[in-house]
Amino acid sequence: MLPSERPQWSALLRHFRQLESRHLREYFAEDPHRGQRFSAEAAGWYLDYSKQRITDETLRLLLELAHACGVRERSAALFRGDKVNVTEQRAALHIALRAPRGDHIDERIVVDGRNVVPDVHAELDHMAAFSSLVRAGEWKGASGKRVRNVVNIGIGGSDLGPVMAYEALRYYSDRDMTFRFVSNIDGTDFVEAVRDLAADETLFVICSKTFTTSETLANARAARQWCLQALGDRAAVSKHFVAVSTNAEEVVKFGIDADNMFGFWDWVGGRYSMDSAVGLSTMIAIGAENFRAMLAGFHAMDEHFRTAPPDRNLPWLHALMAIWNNNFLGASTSAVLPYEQYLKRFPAYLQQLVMESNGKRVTVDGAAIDYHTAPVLWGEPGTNGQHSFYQLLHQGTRFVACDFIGFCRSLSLLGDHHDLLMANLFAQSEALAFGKSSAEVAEEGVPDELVAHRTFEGNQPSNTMLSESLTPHSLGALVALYEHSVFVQGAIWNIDSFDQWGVELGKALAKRTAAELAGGSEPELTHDSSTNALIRRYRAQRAR
Ligand code: G6Q
Repeated sequence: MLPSERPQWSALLRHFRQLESRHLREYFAEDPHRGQRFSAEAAGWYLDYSKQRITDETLRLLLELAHACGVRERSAALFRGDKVNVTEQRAALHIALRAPRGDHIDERIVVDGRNVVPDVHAELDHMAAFSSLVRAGEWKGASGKRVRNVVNIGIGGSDLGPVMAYEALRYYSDRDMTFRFVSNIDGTDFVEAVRDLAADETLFVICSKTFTTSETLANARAARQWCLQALGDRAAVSKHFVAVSTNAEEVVKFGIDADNMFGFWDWVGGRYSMDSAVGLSTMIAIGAENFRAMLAGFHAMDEHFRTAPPDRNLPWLHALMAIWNNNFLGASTSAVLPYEQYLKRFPAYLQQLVMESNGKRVTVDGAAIDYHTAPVLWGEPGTNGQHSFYQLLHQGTRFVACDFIGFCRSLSLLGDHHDLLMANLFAQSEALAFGKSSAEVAEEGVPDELVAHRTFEGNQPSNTMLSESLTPHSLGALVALYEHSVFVQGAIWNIDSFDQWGVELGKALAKRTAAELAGGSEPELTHDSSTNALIRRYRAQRAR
């Protein structure tokens, strides 16, 4: 059944019409405790959702909708290891990747009759042993020198998580080592990543769940060639490659020793894999202990999500605000604004998590839907964004739902920078919510003809998420918060948040087109007239 056919959806629509014209200024004036009342805390994160355009009634109706849509039951199925990815008939058990090493019956997570928790820990131990060798300088390259450069080659879920986590946790990383991430089939990505690296000190981590992804394999072959050129023989090259994959056969075929392969499982989706062996580069950068602290952060949020009542539950509340903004208030995009330079890749990471998971137009049963699913997500760290696109947030015609993310303590002590940074975060959410009326502007003595230009409507909703400091633990908890929020939203929309069929068509077409670009003789082109002309033009100009 579509959620939009449920009486709870209609009730929300009626409710929306009643409070459509109400302003956040009024809500705050009516209730001096609103700021504390609409907040919740867990796993080191404080979520303030009081600057959302909601009342107690809104929250009650949203919870009713979520219950009617079976969010609780679906979440139980997720944790049980049911095949919640229905179109691929797979479990989505990322929560098992951060389950503690417990032997108790209630700590078992069973897939097809097998408790997977010991498998997870065996792989983590394998990663830890290898990472320690590399970090200690004991993993020697072909010339006997220690490996000090790590280049992760992967794309999508095998890149966005690792690069985001490396950037986010750079403060905790080994500063004597260099980390690079190559994803794009654009040769520039590889060429620029290795241009200042010595091959005999470089380790390539070929990260691909399937080990069939064309971009990753092309870059892996380029890396092998680059090593061969510098190091001479094939045996030498083997010390410079490890793989992260579920496909041992292809890894060995590529020429990587099975002992140098780190595995994971088909119940780990690409965009949910940064805490699996896909995080090998992260572990080498920050060490096994910090990596485990990150997993503990994930797990703390998992437990909170699993056990806390929905009206005190961060992922639930975050998701309900997203549904309200998206489906009732009509927000078309969602901005993630971390006031933390180390989180500069976090919006890009979330783009995949949110848009690949929930950018769907049919229900789990294949029925067409008549409501919006995932918003377009974008963002940049503050305060940079303030000097660029915030103008649109404050005075444009679009309605954008914002998430502000900040930390009370900085990792980079520098004068009063951090107070200034956070002052800006608080000021922005305040300005968006309350605006500045034309009366206030006029009172300041602004000439009549400029009053309209200098008026801020306000009433732009936002969440603020605060934590004490950016640590592996707080990062893990933050990512898990978003993972589960995405899950709750998908459950309400009744879609499969774990498949990604939308990437397939382009892949198939690119294969066919690549063959047409490759040949020397003019191919017979049977595309549309636009594509045919583009291909001809490309071939002609390339030949010149
Ligand atoms: C993620 C997607 C996708 C995937 C990449 C890389 O959820 O499935 O982004 O991660 O296509 O796939 P491989 O890891 O198999 O190379």
